[in-house]
Amino acid sequence: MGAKKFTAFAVVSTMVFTLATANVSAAPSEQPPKAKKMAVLEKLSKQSKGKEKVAWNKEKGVPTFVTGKLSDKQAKTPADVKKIVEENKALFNMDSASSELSLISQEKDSLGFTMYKYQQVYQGVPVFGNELIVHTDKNGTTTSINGYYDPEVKTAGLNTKATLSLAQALNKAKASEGVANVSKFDIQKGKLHVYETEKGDYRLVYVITLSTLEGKQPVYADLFVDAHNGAIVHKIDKVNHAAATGTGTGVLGDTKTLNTDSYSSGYYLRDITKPMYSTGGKIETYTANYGTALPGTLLTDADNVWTDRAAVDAHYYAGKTYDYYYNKLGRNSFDNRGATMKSTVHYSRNYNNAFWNGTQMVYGDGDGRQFTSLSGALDVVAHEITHAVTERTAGLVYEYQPGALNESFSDVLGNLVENKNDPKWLLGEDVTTPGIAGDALRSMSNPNEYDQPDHMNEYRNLPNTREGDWGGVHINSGIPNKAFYNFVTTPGITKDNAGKIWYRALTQYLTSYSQFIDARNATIQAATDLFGANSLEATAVANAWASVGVGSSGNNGGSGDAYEPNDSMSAAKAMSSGTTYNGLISSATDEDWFKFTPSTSTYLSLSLTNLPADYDLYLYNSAGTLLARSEYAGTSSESIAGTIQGGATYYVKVVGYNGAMSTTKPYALKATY
Ligand code: TI1
Ligand code: ZN
Repeated sequence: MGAKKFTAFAVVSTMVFTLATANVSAAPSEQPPKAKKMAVLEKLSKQSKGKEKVAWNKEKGVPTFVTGKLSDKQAKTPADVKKIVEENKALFNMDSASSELSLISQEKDSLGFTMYKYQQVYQGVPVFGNELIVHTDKNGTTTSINGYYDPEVKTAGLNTKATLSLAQALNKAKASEGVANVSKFDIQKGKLHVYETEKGDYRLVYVITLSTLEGKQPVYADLFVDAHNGAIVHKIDKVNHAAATGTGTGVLGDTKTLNTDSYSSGYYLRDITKPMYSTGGKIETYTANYGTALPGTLLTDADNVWTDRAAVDAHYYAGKTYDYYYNKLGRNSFDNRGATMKSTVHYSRNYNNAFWNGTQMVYGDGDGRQFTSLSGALDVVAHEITHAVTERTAGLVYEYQPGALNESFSDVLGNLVENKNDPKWLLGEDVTTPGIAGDALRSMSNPNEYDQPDHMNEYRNLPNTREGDWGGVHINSGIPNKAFYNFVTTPGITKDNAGKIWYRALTQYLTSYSQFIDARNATIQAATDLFGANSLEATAVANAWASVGVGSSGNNGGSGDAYEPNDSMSAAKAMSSGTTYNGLISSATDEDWFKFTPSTSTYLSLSLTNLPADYDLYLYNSAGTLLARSEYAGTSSESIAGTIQGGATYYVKVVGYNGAMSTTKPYALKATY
């Protein structure tokens, strides 16, 4: 209904009203009563001996409450009552009580009063929200009339013959609620009404009531379907929500308390207790029922004792993650604006993963060998939700170093939210290989244990394909993971402070193509902002990165090249066969030198790949004589191959062509012999 303005129940005596109308221009918001209306008011006042009270609906110029002696006559039947309304109809700008009012109910109360409730109708069609109640006392004297009557309906010229059938309107309503294909409804009904969508805009509508639990979300609502054009002009959600507390069993068989939402016939797996609920934000948990359609069906339960273990944990742990971000980091949900957090469990069959799909979290149940239901681990849940945070902040691209940082931030926050006393800083230990105790998917203290590098000198150059894990995002994440582990285990550093620094770096400093060296610089700056430039934190961060080969130790701004200084033949860094060396040509004049000594005469193949710019590659002997060069244009890879002598030392030089350089993207150099 249009925003109606009502007078507060300020009671205006007709005496005052009469005075006011004698001076009409002083009260512009009140319509001047017509002569007939005035006559009714004066009669009312006389009959009531001045004790009458009238409250007005200013917008429509009619009373909402009239108390007083409305008639000399007694009323004992609805027909009598209608006559009394007819006698007073001018007060309501009503044309005909008999054709505009239709009796809904009649009831006598313990005081002997009888109330007659009338529906306003226009050409026989009820006018939504407009009912008048006439009250008579035990003697049949009319004591008051109250409610809403809209005198303007009849001026709108509305066609009250519906274009759509009720069946067509039901289909429109079902489609708008996403339950077009549902067959079982607890309620599906509709009735024609006249409805004022906004001031003066009257529509003929079917008010359709739908109630079903068979859709993706339970539906219980009134939909107002325009009976001429099928538009949904209004919706009233009738599901009554109330926060409730249930209990559930988690993936590992533990019992926990759950925040749920009670409604008329059961409970939803929906948490409406978080601070974000003040702006509508909720935590909701759905099931895909072993299919892949998302979000699937919102979970419901009749007795608030929940047995879907994957769902219990997805829901409970999403709440824990919200709490960590809100209480420790001051972030209100993943978008920091209180967005609803949705999770879907039982995604597909035997699905050994969990992910954030851009709008929600999704959890497989695992195949029972590699994983059990992935929502059973708080670090997995916080890992996925952190992807949503990263997406809304740094926006780290999911490939190569930015992708490995993206994964690493998810692992770091995963473990911080989990907050276990776990000296190994394991990931996924609660759901990995249910048959094997003590293992995990990754380890931040010792990434090597799960085939991840823990230093730049082990950085893996993998292709940007699914098989290549998008350039090793779950592989090279071992390096920043280890840097965080080094930092958080430095004496004097607390988990909370480490979390604040990493979070500040992620949200304030990193950008979409940030490299490891940028994460180093960002975390040093974040530590400096929070704790000061010479703080233990700032120094410990720099050292933590230096020890994994990202930048130099000490809080002095590192180059990000673990092999520097190696700018001359005499400063060449030793390399060994088969190892990849990731270095930076960090200025127009930087040159990087490496050396190696094969024990026997053999065949050499030397490659320089991952070029951010036009770099060239040279091979020298120990006398400084150039043996071979590779000077392809652009960023094509460089390579040199040939036979080399045992016992001789060879020198490799990498330079940027014509000043080419990059302070962020490392090249990959490898000698195999
Ligand atoms: S974000 C998600 C990538 C999934 C891609 C497939 C669509 C991811 O990183 N998932 C985590 C799940 C996880 C997290 C498991 C912490 C255990 C601990 C992950 O690491 N997945 C591994 C199996 C992977 O994708 O290689
Ligand atoms: Zn991930």
